[in-house]
Amino acid sequence: MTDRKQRIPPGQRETRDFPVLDLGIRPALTHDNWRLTLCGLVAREVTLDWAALMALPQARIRCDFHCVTTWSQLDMDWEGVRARDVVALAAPLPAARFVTLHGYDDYTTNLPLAALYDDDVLIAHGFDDAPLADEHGGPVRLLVPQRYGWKSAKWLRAIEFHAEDRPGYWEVRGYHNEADPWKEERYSE
Ligand SMILES: Nc1nc2c(c(=O)[nH]1)N[C@H]1C(S)=C(S)[C@@H](COP(=O)(O)O)O[C@H]1N2
Ligand SMILES: [Mo]
Repeated sequence: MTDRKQRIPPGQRETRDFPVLDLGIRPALTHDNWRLTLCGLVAREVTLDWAALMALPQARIRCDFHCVTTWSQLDMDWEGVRARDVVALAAPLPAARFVTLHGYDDYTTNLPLAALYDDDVLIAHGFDDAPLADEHGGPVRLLVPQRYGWKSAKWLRAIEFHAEDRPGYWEVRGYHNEADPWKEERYSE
């Protein structure tokens, strides 16, 4: 799209300074102590460390990021591993249809498992050609550009696979389950 305005979803305004939004708990994580566990309805429970994540194919994406508090930032450059490549390591069982993303700050958010197969969904560890900063969820966060920011769990600790959908931290507090910014899915009815 050439027109910048057409890239700002309804009710959003452009920002350029990448605001920080979270529960205010900063987990003490480093590349050495970070782990990501895939558990629940999987054929193989898997725990990755930093070296295991870096050994997977690396991807770079440029995307826009939309926060429900009305800021949108365009053309953000991220680096990481496609979520689907990480999911494949655990071989989810056929019954697995939803996931809970867990952060080290005990934050949770939920997605359909299918959402993790999108091309632009990353287990992200880099931003703007630098390691992902602590305040933005470093060393490793989820990035789901097609949904409002609260689906992009920072300080990613676990991906848990379930048969049924389990609303996360904001979803149980009235935020929309799907969070599509183009449909303004901010709050549930
Ligand atoms: N672990 C964790 N992830 C989180 C949050 C949080 O509080 N804890 N806040 C969410 C919200 S509401 C938004 S808008 C984005 C903000 O990401 P940023 O701080 O990098 O801008 O992170 C999301 N992921
Ligand atoms: Mo948010």
